[in-house]
Amino acid sequence: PPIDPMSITFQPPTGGMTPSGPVLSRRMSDLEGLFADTAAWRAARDEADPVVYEVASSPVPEAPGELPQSITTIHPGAVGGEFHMTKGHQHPNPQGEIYLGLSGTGGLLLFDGTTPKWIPMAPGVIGYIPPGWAHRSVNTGDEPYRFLAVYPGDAGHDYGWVLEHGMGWRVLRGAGEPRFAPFQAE
Ligand code: PAN
Ligand code: ZN
Repeated sequence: PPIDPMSITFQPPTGGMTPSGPVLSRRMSDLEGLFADTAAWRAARDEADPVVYEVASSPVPEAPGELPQSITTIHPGAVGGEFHMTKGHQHPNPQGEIYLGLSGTGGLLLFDGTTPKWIPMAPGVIGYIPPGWAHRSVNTGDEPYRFLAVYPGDAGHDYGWVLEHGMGWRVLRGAGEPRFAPFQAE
């Protein structure tokens, strides 16, 4: 059933939404197979299993024609020098998506299966993801990186594609600027 017009209030201290839909927590243990340094990932998982990122979803349903939103907060850190990041996914029903940087610094890594692209993200930056581009977010700073996402309700989320193809690059801690290394299947 269609839902009524509504306003949603962003909660800057927590990255939450009021009213809210589901809130997801991704811990280190949920991110198996993502980081190149498997030993460093296992050590982080076994030691404290920290929350790497959280996703608060709006109450707007994932249904055709709707535009659900989410706010993602990626906590700062790295695993074997590789910055904290989201799993990354493709939209199986290819459609565009809009990101807006809210706080902290990071980037949007995009991959169409051939060419990786990097969009630096900061508060006020709108990142556009065209249809057909897999996307992953990376925190390249030392404070939480937070952004709003708006996506078509029937886009779907395919996580297997990224596990199979990678994202073209790995984003590593460099001297000041992030460093990009070609993705190699482990
Ligand atoms: C975002 C992402 C969110 C978490 O809302 O879903 O940042 O990343 P993963 O879904 O890759 O774990 C989005 O792109 N939605 O389509
Ligand atoms: Zn998406």
